[in-house]
Amino acid sequence: MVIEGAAADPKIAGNSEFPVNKGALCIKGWTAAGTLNHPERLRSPLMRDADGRLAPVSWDAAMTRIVSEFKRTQEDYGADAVGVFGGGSLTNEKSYLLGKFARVALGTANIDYNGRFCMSSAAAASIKAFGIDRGLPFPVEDIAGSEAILLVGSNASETMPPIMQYFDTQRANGGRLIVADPRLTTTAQRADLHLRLTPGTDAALANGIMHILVRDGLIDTDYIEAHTEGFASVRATVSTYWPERVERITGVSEANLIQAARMLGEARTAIVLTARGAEQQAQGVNNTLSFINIALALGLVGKPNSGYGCLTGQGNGQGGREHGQKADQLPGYRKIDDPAAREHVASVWGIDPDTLPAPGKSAYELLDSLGQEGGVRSLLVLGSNVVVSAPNAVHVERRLRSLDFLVVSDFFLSETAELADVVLPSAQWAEEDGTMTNLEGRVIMRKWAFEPPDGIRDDMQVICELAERLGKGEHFSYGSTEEVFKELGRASAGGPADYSGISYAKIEANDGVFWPCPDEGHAGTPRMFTQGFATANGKAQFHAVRHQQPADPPNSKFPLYLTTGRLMAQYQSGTQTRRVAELVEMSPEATVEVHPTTARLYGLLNGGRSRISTRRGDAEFKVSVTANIREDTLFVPFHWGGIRAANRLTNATLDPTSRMPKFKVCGAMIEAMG
Ligand SMILES: Nc1nc2c(c(=O)[nH]1)N[C@H]1C(S)=C(S)[C@@H](COP(=O)(O)OP(=O)(O)OC[C@H]3O[C@@H](n4cnc5c(=O)[nH]c(N)nc54)[C@H](O)[C@@H]3O)O[C@H]1N2
Ligand SMILES: Nc1nc2c(c(=O)[nH]1)N[C@H]1C(S)=C(S)[C@@H](COP(=O)(O)OP(=O)(O)OC[C@H]3O[C@@H](n4cnc5c(=O)[nH]c(N)nc54)[C@H](O)[C@@H]3O)O[C@H]1N2
Ligand SMILES: [Mo]
Repeated sequence: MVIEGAAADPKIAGNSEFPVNKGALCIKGWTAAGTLNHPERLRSPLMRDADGRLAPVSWDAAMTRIVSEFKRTQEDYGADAVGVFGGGSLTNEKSYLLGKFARVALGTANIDYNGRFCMSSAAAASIKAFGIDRGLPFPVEDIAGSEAILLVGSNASETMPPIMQYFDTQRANGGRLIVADPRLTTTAQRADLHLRLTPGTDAALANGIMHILVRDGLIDTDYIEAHTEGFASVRATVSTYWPERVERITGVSEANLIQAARMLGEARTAIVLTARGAEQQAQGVNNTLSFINIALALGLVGKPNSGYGCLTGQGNGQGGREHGQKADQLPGYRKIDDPAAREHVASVWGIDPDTLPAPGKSAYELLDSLGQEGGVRSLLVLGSNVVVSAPNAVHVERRLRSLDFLVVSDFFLSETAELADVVLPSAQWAEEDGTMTNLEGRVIMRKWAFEPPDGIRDDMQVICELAERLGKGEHFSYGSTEEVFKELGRASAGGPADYSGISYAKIEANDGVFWPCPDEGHAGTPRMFTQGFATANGKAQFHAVRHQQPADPPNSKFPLYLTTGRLMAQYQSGTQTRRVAELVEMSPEATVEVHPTTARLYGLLNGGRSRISTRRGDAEFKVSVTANIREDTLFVPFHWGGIRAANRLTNATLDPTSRMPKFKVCGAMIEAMG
C-alpha cells in the first residue's frame, strides 16, 4: 500500500511493485484512509466519572488509575487476577511487547488474544502434522502454478480479494479449482466443482475423498513410505467412509466426491487449502488434519506448486501468533512450559526463568472467568472487540460487566470500550512503524506515514509507560520499534519461528524476508519441508480422524443449521468499517441468507425482518432470499453489535486441543417479524 497526500486528506494506492498483491487492494484498503480522520476517533483518554459517564481525562490521570487498579487487584487476588487480551492486527513488535508486558511487568499467566478465535485450529493441526505452523509453507505464487486446488471453507473472493489473481491465473493455465462450502459463494462460483456440504461435516468429506483415493490407487505410496508415519491407521479409518455413507452425512453426491478425488489424485501438482469454514468448529483441529492427510497421501507437501496451507485471516494473523501473546507461548513460537524455552527467553529478558508464569487461560476461557472465583478481575483489552466477536456474546458481556476494572485501548469507542472504566485512544496503522508477517510467513514493513492527532499515543509508548509505572521500566526501555524488533529476533533465536537473521534493512532490501531466517547471511525460507519436517524424527504425521456430530445439532425446536462468517464490505467486529460511508452503503445492515424453499416454509419475505433463535438467545436480521445456500442452512455475518450480533447466537463449545470456539455450526430457528 502506498500513502500520499497530507494527513488531513490522505490518498491510498496499491503498490504495483510489491510481489504479493501486485497493487491489488480490497475495498477496505481503498477506503482505509476514511478512519484516520474520522470525527468519532478517540482523541483523549476517557474515565468513568461519578455519574457513570465516560469523560475525558489527562494521560497521567488515566495511567495512574490503571496502575493503582492493577496493583490493588494483584494484592487482593494474586498476579494472575489481572488479564490481557490482545489481537492479530497488532504489529509483531506490539504483539511481542504485550506478551512480555504480561509476563514481566504484570507477572500474570493470563494473556491470550483474538487469534484463538481465528487461526488456532489450523495452527495446532500443522504443528501436529508437520511440527511447525506457518500458514502457507510456500510462496503464494505457487497457487497460480498448481494443477488442482481444493479450497475448504474459504470465501477468498470476498475475504481476500487480492489473492484471487493467483486463482484466476491458475484457472487460466488450465488448473482446476474445487471449493467446499455450504454456500455457492462468489468464490465457489469461480470453481470447476462446488461441494455444497452440510455445515460441520468436513472430516467426513475429507475421509470420503481419501477413501476413493486409496480405493482407486491414486495415493503416492513411495512418498508415504519415505516421509510420513501413521498412514496405516488412516487407511483403516477411511475404509469405513464409503461414498454412499459420506453422501448421507455431507449431502455431497457420490459423483461429486469421485470427481473431486480424481481432480486431485490425477494432477501432477495440487494444493489443499483450509480456512475458517472447516477450522472454527469443535473438531476444527481434526477437520484440518483430515485435509492435511489428503495432501500427505498424495505426496504433495514440500514440493513446488503443491502442498497444504491455511489462509491466515487478520492483518498480522501470522506474526500475531508467534511472539507470545498466546497463553501457552513465548516468543519465537516457543512453548511456555518448555524449560529450555523459559531459560532462553528469560536470559534475553534479563530475568530469572522461575519468575515466568505458567500457561494461562485460552481466550474464551479467560473471558468466561471474568469476575469469577479464581478468575481474572481486572482486564486490559488491546486490539479486540470481544463484545461483538466472542462466541456466546451475551454471556461474555455479562462477564465483562462483572469485572472490578476494565481498560480498553482502541481507535474508536467500540462496543467493548463502551463498557470500560478507562479507555485509551490509540494510534492507527499509518501512524506507527512496525513489521507484520503475512500469510506466507514473509516479514514485511509497515511504515509510519503521519503523526497521530494530538492527544493520541501509540500502543508501544503506552505499554512501556505502564511497565515503568509498575516498577519494571528497566525491561521496557526502547528508543525505537527497530530496537524492539532486534530484541524479538534474539528472543526467537533457535525457536521454530526464528527471526534472528532478519533486520529492518534486510526486509526493505528484499520485499520482505520469509522466516525461519536463523542468521544474518541466511536469505530466508520461502519454501518449507523440502528437506523433511520439523517433527522429532523428521517425518510428517498422519492422524486418523472420525466425523463427530456437532455438539449442538438441529432438532425439532431448532431445525436449521446456523453458520456465520464475513461480507466483502465489512471487517470483523465492524468498529472501523461501520464508520466508513462507502462501506455502509454497500452493506448497510446485518442480513441472513435463506434459501427460497426455506423462506416459503417459514413465511419470510426478501427484505423483511426476521428473528433467529438458538439455545443461547436471539438476534434480528433482514432477510435475503438466495438460492446460493443449502435449504437446511442459514448464514449470518458477525460484523454488527447489539441485537444484530450473530454472536448472541453462537455456541462456545471449544476444540479440545486448540480451544477454538465453534463459530460455524449450531442448531437454530428462524421466524418472520412483523
Ligand atoms: N471483507 C472481509 N475480509 C476479511 C475479514 C472480514 O471481516 N471482512 N476478516 C479477515 C479474517 S480475521 C479472517 S479469519 C478471514 C476469514 O476468511 P474466510 O475463512 O474466507 O471467511 P468466513 O466468511 O468466516 O468463512 C468462509 C466460508 O466458510 C463457510 N462455511 C461455513 N460453515 C462451514 C462448514 O461447516 N464447512 C465448510 N467447509 N465451510 C463452511 C462459509 O459459508 C463461508 O463462505 O478473512 C479476513 N478477511
Ligand atoms: N460468529 C463469528 N464470530 C467470529 C468469527 C466468525 O467467523 N463468526 N471470526 C472470528 C475471527 S476469525 C476473528 S479474527 C475475530 C475478530 O474479532 P475482533 O477481535 O473483535 O477483531 P476486530 O474487529 O478487528 O477488533 C479489533 C479492535 O481493536 C481495534 N484495533 C485494531 N488495531 C489496533 C491496534 O493496533 N491497537 C489498538 N489499541 N486497537 C486496535 C479496532 O478498532 C477494533 O475495535 O472474530 C471472531 N469472531
Ligand atoms: Mo480471523
